[in-house]
Amino acid sequence: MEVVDATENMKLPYYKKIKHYGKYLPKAGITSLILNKGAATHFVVYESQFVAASTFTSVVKWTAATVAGLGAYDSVSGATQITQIAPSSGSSTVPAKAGELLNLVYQITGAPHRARSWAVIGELPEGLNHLNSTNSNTDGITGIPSEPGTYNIKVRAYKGSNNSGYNYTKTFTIEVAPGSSPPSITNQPQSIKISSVDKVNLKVSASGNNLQYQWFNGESGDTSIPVPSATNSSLEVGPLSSDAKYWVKITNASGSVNSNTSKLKIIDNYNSWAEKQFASNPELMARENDSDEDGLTNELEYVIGSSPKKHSIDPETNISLENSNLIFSFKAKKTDGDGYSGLERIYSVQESNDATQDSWTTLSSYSEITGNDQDVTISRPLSSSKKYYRLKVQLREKS
Ligand SMILES: [Ca+2]
Ligand SMILES: [Ca+2]
Repeated sequence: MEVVDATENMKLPYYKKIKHYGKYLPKAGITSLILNKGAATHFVVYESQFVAASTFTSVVKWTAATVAGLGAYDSVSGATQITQIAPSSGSSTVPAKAGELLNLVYQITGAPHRARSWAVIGELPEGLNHLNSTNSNTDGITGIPSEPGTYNIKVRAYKGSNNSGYNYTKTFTIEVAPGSSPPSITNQPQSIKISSVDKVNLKVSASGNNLQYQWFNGESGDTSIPVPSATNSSLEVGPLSSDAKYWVKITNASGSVNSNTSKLKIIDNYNSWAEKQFASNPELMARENDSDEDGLTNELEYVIGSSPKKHSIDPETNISLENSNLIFSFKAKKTDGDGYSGLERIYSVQESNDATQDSWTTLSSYSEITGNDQDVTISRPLSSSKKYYRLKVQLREKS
């Protein structure tokens, strides 16, 4: 993760110079802040990758020629009858299973010797289609049924084309048993970092027939808090006010499966802070703006924790001389309020002999101080040469 790096130069304002060995010592003041622009770009990057649901097994459709080729029953007697050839030869009950291909084939024998057209009367189980053959004594129903249940349908053979003329009807009972494949998750919902103004789509992909989804709040397996109306393979979440967990239960007639827990962690960034700060005047929210004219860009105000809408002064940063020691003090501010979820503010004190050069070194005892609203005081013996001090302030993801 990149880090936003605002650096405060402890420099003497002209009205408070401390004379020491004939030279001016630097004095703290928030009016002179240096921002390391190079690093002050997107410091939170989150990635989410979703894979589309895999395409479902396509239904195999037979051609009339295929069915005719199966014609197993020849005319035996003069009596007209429609008989099941497959899958359960001779029976008026058709066994089927949810999620499995059914090829029901039936044939008319006796008079009329040839059926010109066929019809199916009644509602076919979802997933099944009437083959609707013409000029054939065999016809069929094919497809992958999805709903278990018992379905009574009539098949009718017509002597004439387009369902005309003499006809004969036979009732079949299609019994669709529950499928043997419980749902299986092919892509789990991801754990994602989002800012407090973002929305995100949680997605799950699963194989299996007739899947039903229910999303829940909490850890996987905890069904105590179902999300209302969350019964699709995806769920839009956000904006969140605190970190959250979601999971989904996927069910079909053969069983159910629980997804992993998707952990949503709020990590704010400049934009989520600025959107809230400038909700009523979004034209002012650019990082480099200084609409309150205190010399601090919005981005810098964000990092150091000051208001971008009010002239910011810094009464808490001080420098003084005590018994040949230089005393610095500042307040290490805690991250607080909108735009700082998941972030901590880190301070380091640096010194240099020449502020014009990039030659800052961090004082070892004052490196990476986590802001917790504590006062930090640093005592350094006066040296004979000029020294500069600065405060380096960073926002970063909480460790
Ligand atoms: Ca400002
Ligand atoms: Ca300000």
